[in-house]
Amino acid sequence: MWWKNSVVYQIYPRSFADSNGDGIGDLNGITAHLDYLQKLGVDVVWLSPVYQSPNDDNGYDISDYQNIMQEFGTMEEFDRMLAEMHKRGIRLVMDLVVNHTSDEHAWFIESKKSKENPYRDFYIWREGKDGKEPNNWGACFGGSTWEYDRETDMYYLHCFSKKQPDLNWENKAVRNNIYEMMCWWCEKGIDGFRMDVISMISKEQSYPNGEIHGGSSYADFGPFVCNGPRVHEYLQEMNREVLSKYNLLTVGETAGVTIEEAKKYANLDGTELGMVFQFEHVDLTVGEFGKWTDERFCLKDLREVLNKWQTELEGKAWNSLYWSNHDQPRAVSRFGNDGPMYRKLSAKMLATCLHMMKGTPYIYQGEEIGMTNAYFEKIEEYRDIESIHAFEDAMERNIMAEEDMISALKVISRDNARTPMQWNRSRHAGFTTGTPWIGINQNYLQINAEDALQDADSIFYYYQKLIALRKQYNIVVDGIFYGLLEDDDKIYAYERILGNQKLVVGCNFTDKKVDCTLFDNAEEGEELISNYKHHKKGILKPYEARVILFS
Ligand code: TEU
Ligand code: CA
Repeated sequence: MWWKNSVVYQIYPRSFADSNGDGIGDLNGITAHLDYLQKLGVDVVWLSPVYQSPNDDNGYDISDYQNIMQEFGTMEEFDRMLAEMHKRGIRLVMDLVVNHTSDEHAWFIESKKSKENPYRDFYIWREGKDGKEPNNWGACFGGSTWEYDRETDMYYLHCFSKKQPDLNWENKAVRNNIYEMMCWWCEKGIDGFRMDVISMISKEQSYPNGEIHGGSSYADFGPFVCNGPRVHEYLQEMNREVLSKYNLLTVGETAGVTIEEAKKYANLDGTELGMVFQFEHVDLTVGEFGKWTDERFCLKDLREVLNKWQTELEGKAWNSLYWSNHDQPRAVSRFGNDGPMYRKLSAKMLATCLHMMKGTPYIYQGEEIGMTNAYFEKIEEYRDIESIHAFEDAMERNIMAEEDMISALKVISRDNARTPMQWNRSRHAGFTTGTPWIGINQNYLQINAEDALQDADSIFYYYQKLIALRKQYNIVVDGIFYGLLEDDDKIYAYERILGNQKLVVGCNFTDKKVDCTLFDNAEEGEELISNYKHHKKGILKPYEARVILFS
């Protein structure tokens, strides 16, 4: 399976490169930067949605699965981009968003016309109860998961925004239409799918009330929606009808996934998906106010989660590996140190820690040059529906002071990862000649791709080397993972074993030098990579990462 030794690069098209000066990234902008990706050495691009959409959730609300969003370009430009990727040995994985559509999709426009409409059961309609919503579930972007429709005096389910009605997967016609659409894209030559909230497509059909916790007005739908009763049946059917007919990378974005569920979703028999994204490491700081906190992770918790996923999927399923994506803050800001002193060192350390693990690594656009959070100070600078709704809700319900919510947004808002790619030191960081749809991070004069390409010691070339190591040494792909120093609250260390070879990885997650004897016999092995040229026996320097191969 080719995707086991691949490295994936995620492009958020709206923020990658604008080729026509409208301030919005587009397909031709991607095509113009494929040489950059080829130089980095990535094997696959995961492209966030580019289908027709009113952009209520920046493309994760699709109104036509088989047409390109007008702002991003045309189908011809898509075909050219795909051909140019394949010419460079880069495969394309599309974002498949089939838990829900846009409310502007033709299916929903029909469905809401009448209870008798042939498309009525493409979505999830329920009668209200005592003049209220059918149950007490809360939507991810605020309010109830049920939206009242006067036309037919019923409510429809939407786990995200009210412009993202959930599809009814119980309906075979829905599933058949989706499989046909997926085959259509595979026939065009794409190489896989990242499946948006695919763990949510099978709901508990009784739609029971959930428990309301803390200060919330609504219940969490998770227990009745994530990993639902028929989800594996549906994915096995999708595998038979589509996935098994093509040589695809498939990765499920499985909100709420557990180890046991992952062994089913990403089983090695290939009857469902190739791998899944788990969320335990990026949800470590979720607390009383959900994700809205500026609290930092602790290394022991991080290691416990990632080591668990490494060891418990061994021989059972395949891991994806990621620090960030378009829903998460920037890696170096969240898990490293984005100050001027240690940004480069800690970004390289984080890359080492992740890329030497077992699984398929994902690089989020800009991570390879150490882009940081934007830390927007004013709510007017935010664009993300999740952030804006959360702010409004927090203010309306007085659950925290405005400055506390702003400091949480600065640390955790999805917009931190959605500020435009920083290409060079020209205006708007070379992203656009127009007015960008969202603010540019003002540190682009210090952090941009052009300068990185001129600097042999840049984070870019460090990622390039890590990616190359995966190709050179089988142990990086196949070695079995064993945790080391599992009580240490400063160093993340582990080893990989393959036959008589041992790879030892040590990463200092702090800005202090720390005692460490892990590499005292380093001269008996071969140093594959480090973010320091010189080392001191018995210690690791601030954010020092080292990888030694013993054969
Ligand atoms: O995200 C699913 C999801 O769980 C998100 O709500 C994520 O957990 C949250 O944003 C983190 O706080 C997928 C897409 O990646 C996201 O961009 C979409 O907004 C969402 O589904 C709806 O399609
Ligand atoms: Ca554009």
